[in-house]
This record gives sequence, C-alpha cells and structure tokens, in this order.
Amino acid sequence: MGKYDGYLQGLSFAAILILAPLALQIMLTDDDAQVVYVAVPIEIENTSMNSTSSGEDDARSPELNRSEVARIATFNIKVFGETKMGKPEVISVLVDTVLRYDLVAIQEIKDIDQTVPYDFLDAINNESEVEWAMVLSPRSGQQEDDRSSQEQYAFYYNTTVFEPIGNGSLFNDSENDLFQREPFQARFALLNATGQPTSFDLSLITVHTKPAAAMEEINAMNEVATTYLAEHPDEEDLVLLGDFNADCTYASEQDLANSALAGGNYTWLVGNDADTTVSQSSCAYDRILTNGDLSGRLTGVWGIDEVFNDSNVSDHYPVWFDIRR
Ligand SMILES: [Ca+2]
Ligand SMILES: [Ca+2]
Ligand SMILES: [Ca+2]
Repeated sequence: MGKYDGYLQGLSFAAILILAPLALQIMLTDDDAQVVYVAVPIEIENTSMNSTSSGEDDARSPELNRSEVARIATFNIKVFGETKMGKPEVISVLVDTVLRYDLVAIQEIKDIDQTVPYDFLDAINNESEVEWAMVLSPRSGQQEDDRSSQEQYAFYYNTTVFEPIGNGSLFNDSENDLFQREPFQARFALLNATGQPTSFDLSLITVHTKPAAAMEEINAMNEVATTYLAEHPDEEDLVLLGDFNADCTYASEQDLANSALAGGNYTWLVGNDADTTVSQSSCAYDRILTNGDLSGRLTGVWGIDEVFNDSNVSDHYPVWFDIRR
C-alpha cells in the first residue's frame, strides 16, 4: 500500500487490460488490491524537442495509432492576454502545441477585451489543414471578491473530430462561492473518421483553482461533477481536467488521498509524481480525472508534452489523454 491509497479503487477496465501485467502483479502482492495506479507519463509521438519519456514505444495500447484515437489535452497558458498574443514567436509555439491534439482545454486567458481567444483561434486556423473552432466561457469570477482574477476558459477543438453539444456554461456557485474561477463545462460528440457523429459523447469540466484555496476547490469539483451528472441524466461520460494546483505547497498527497475526488469514483490519470511545470520544480499541478472508463473508450494512455522550455510560452506543459475514436 502506498501513497496512492484511495485513488484508484475503481481502476478503469481499460487500464486493467492495458496494464494487465502490472496490475496483476500488484493485485497478487496486495491483499485488499484496492489501490492500483496508472503508471508513468509517456510520449507516443517523436518530437524534435524534448519529451518526458525515454522514447520507448508505448506498451499500453500498441494496437492503436494516432488516427485511431482522439487526444484531449489540458493546458494552462500563463497569463494569456494581448501582450502574449502580440509575440508571434510565442504564438507559433502555442499553435504548434495545440495542433498536437484534437481538443484542448485552455486555462488562464486574461484579456479584459475578450478578443485574445478569437485571435488565437485565427492563428490556429492559419496553420491547420482542418478547421478548428472553440467553445468559449464568459469571464469566470462571478462574485465581487472573485473579480480581481477573472479568466476565461476555452475548449479549442478540431471540427473533424469533435462537435460541440450546446455552448458550455460556467458552474453556478452563487449560493456559496465555492470557486474564485468557476469551472467551465461543455459537452462534445465524438465524430468518426468520416466526420459523422459516433454514438459517443462526453462532457468536460475544466478549472483553474486558486492556489491558496486549491484543496477546497479540488474538493468542490466533486460537487460540480455530481451536480452536472444530475442535470444531465443522459450523460455518463465525464472528464475533470485543468490546473488543479494539486501538488507542492498547495496540496499534499495526504490531502488529495482524503479529498472528495479520491475513493474510487474517479480514475486519476496524472499521478502525484508527474511533473507538469516547465520550471525546475517537480509539481503535478495539472490533472485529468474521469468518472469511469468513458463507455469503454478510455485507453489509459496519457502524457505530458515537454515541447517547449521557454517560460515565456507558459509555466505549465500540456497534459493529455487518449480515447478510442
Ligand atoms: Ca465564485
Ligand atoms: Ca456520453
Ligand atoms: Ca518541472
């Protein structure tokens, strides 16, 4: 039993299949077998820049190539405002980064005029062979005391892979002000290789927690998820992803093990030992959780893409996971 106690009591079936040897070993050596964790960050595609892994082929889903999965990322783009938008060399890196994925949840858009997210979409489409679009949030920070740090969230997506269902919405925390930046939730249908809707859709909820209140807000994400599923009884596929500030000085492993998001209702894809920061520090701030195996489409494959080293681009790396397309 180790530090991940409580995290993966409900290990996804997909992960069991993919990590069968490892999981089996753990189960065989651990009496109650309730804690199994999805291993280490990996990198599937070669990149000319740094990657997190040793470059070995991914052993967890050797049968799937990139075109057979949809890759979903979360990416905190540090203080993404007009100043950054005015730096072509930085935007070029950001566009190349986004284009690695099929859908990206972006946090920390800070533009009082709210034009930056549109300008960034134009920059993406200037480089992309296929059309990208976005589901954009209002400025989060609904209460008076939240207003000093308002940010927008955006889900950028490849329109040949995903199709939005509705316009998304901020979580309404008007009753008890659970968040400084209320989570943004949106639903997407997955398209097949010919651009037609599959029978599968999923909902994504992204958040950028207030560092000093990280654990309170992480815990509150369980309420957000529960509320969302109650309001959408036809939806069973939920992903929580974003900059949780879930490590280092803001959250301890013990805090997380005791959190409302531990205990088996969620699969944590990004472990406490992950390093999602560009700096020398090793902190697993950015996280991805699912509420199950996403109707059997969760592959268990995820990674951190160290595709830049310039803190002018961001202080966070993008973190991603795959679903079967
Ligand atoms: Ca609030
Ligand atoms: Ca669904
Ligand atoms: Ca780091």
